Amino acid sequence: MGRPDRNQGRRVQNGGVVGSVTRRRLFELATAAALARSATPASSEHGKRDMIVRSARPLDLEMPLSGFQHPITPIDQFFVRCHHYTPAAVKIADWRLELAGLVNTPVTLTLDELKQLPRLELAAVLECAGNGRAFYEPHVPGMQWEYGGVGCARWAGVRLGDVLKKAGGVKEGALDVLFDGADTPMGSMPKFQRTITVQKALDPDTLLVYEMNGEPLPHIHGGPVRLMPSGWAGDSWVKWVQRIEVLDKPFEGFWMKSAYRHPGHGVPPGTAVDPAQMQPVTNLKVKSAIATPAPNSGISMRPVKITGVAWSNGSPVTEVDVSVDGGSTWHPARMGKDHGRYAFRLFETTWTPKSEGEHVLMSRARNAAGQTQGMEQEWNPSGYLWNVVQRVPVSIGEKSETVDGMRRAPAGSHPPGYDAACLSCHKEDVIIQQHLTRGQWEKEIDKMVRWGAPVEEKHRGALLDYLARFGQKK
Ligand SMILES: Nc1nc2c(c(=O)[nH]1)N[C@H]1C(S)=C(S)[C@@H](COP(=O)(O)O)O[C@H]1N2
Ligand SMILES: [Mo]
Repeated sequence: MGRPDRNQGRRVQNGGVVGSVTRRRLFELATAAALARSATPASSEHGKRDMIVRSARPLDLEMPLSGFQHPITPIDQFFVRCHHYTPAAVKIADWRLELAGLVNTPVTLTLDELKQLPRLELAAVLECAGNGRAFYEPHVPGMQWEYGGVGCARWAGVRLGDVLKKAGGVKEGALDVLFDGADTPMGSMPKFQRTITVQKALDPDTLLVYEMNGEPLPHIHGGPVRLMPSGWAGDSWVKWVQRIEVLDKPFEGFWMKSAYRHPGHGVPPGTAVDPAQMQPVTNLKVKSAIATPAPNSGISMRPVKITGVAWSNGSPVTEVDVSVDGGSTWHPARMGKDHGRYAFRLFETTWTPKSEGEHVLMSRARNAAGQTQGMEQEWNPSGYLWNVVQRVPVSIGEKSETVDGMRRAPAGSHPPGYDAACLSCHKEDVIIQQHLTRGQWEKEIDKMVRWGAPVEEKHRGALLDYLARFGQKK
């Protein structure tokens, strides 16, 4: 049951809160939910739904595992990573891109001028370098991403190389290209400024993008224009780009010199490594994630579809093997449509469980370069580039569709009004663990309604039926 402010919440079908809800209220919801590690409506302020809120301000949203069902991640499920406060949106007419430093003719472009360059569309994975950090042992400080600090969009924009040509091209001695994000640092933190090598800048697949999945690039994702260095980790995908400077020496700023550096190989867990001994993070690793079944689900003894996506760093994914016995044996999965060498690739296999009890599902991707996923993760000081094989424990039994001994509703079977009334504030697991009878649920609903839960009279019966069925001891 929800308990939003009675007069302030206006609900939409996906359970999000829109319009008149105060920022404070959103913040409270976000904080409460972040503590409970559950999905909340806080993110709907940015048109998101069902996200794991890692931080409400600055905004950091993780995609739940179910998001890996899509080869192209819908924008409302696309993760968000902001180090700083989001900048005020600029009017398109006022936006300018300044090209400076070691270019032959420094120039300032409008968005119209930028869009006059040849337009390219490319599906590509954006993954935070720290995705999976939460799993490192010993623990590494930083955003505690599990799987969903990643998404794949259809981006559109122009080649950075073509943009640099507008400035007469880069001069001799050019080494790195600096991108300035227009976001507002928190406290005395340094501005988000990152460089990529000139070689990467001139790569035909390195774009400045202004569209995402056919829409103007949303503000929260760096609109109107962000950098897209295809195949590289998210830290180099600078958002809110307004200034580009070509340099003849390595940039000394914090976000290059201290952050996003990797020893280039594993080090003994817990080792401190001098940043000077490390290299900037660049290419992503080959990786895969299982979307369905969800971890810890209860499955009956009948054929079940195992689905997920695999991705890589520009060397295309060639195969995904799946194991249903914790890695003892592997079988090739069917591969979905090829959306390009930087994109997610769906995989799918049908499994008929032959014995009851706990099973561990796994997927392992391989790319054309022969890179694959290991069974044990090498450690690095900042917890970057986690890509070890995922373990998805499931429980097979006659009783079926259970979680931790509790009944679980088949996916997509929520009654009308349930999402708004209940899931906007509570996690499904918490609800079904209540072990209440129908009568007790009736009292519970009354209480929640007094606290402001939006329960419509016409939905009450179906809600009660559902809660009594799934929120009760077997
Ligand atoms: N200006 C700016 N650009 C940025 C960041 C930021 O904080 N400020 N975060 C970076 C990091 S670490 C990641 S993982 C991606 C996340 O992009 P998204 O929020 O569109 O998913 O943006 C990158 N670009
Ligand atoms: Mo990131």
